[in-house]
Amino acid sequence: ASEEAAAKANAHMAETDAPTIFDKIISKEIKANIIYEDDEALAFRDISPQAPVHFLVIPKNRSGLTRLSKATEAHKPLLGHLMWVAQHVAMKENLGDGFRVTVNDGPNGSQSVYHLHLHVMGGRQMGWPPG
Ligand code: IU
Repeated sequence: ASEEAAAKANAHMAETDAPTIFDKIISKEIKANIIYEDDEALAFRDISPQAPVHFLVIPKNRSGLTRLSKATEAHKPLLGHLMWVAQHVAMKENLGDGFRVTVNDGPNGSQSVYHLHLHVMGGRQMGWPPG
């Protein structure tokens, strides 16, 4: 029974650690509407926008960050940089009146792509609480 549990755990890890479509966006194998790029991060418009402006900020090297809850001390500079990029691009997108930054983590967070990403949404009044 414990073997079965271990196999299940491994299957889950294999699934969530696999490359995602974001890797193909980073390598430009798949075209995305990229609005910012530097050595560590990429920002591109979400294919299914939930606000007039909706873009994602992702690390180019996922470095184990399938989801925010995998973060270690070593990830702190990268996490800080992603937050900086979020506001930098938000300002370029004329979101000076405000915007929302969201990270969905895991099943309860409704995460669907297991490559860490910040959602940045704006251009309308955002509601609270979110769904
Ligand atoms: P989530 O936080 O993992 O649920 O968000 C994944 C987002 O990635 C979601 O908003 C999708 O619309 C978006 N997305 C995309 O922009 N391009 C793609 O090719 C795929 C998903 I797949």
